[in-house]
Amino acid sequence: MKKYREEHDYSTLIDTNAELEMRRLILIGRSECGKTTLKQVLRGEKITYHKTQYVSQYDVLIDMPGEYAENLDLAHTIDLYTAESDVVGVCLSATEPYSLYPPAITPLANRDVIGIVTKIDHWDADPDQAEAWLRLTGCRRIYRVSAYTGEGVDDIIDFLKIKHSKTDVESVMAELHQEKFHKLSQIEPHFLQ
Ligand SMILES: Nc1nc2c(ncn2[C@@H]2O[C@H](COP(=O)(O)OP(=O)(O)O)[C@@H](O)[C@H]2O)c(=O)[nH]1
Ligand SMILES: [Mg+2]
Repeated sequence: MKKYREEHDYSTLIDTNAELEMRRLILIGRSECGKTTLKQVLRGEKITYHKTQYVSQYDVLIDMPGEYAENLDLAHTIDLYTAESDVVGVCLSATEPYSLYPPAITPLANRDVIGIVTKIDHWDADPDQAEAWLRLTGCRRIYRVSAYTGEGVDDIIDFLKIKHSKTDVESVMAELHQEKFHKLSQIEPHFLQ
């Protein structure tokens, strides 16, 4: 499996142009489940241990400290950050003896939700169990990954590259204006100066 990693140069997978087209992934999951390490691999960074102290926003990724998924008073903030992303990655390590997530919660997110089983290379890994728990949570699309070997990482990148149609803010505002005032919106001339 180590060979797999050596054969793939992840730093070239995310090029600057593709970055603009990629959807933004937010990583949610218990502390130590491997979110930050996966973030480092997805961004082609060197793997070093770093305790995530705060919500860290990057170009195509948002990495949250596990405490946000673990404590109810912080969990309320997750929806704010999912609003800033396009895809919600619900992470669960293949080594977990239990799942933090209640059943059938994914419909609460109005973003694409994917389940990510992490650490599949671990000697104690049970990816089938982790996947079953993620499916119970409501994840229909599951990726099994190892940040150490790189297995499965490019599948996530491919999924993030799938283009989706976005409605631009201006046309939504114009529609709302039309509905409310029965005429096209006009920008006041002094705004254009
Ligand atoms: N075996 C294995 N260990 C991993 C993997 N990803 C992360 N780890 C280890 O798990 C620990 C927690 O990782 P980290 O990314 O900081 O977790 P986070 O708290 O979810 O951000 C670290 O010691 C990592 O080296 C993986 O794919 N395989
Ligand atoms: Mg972290």
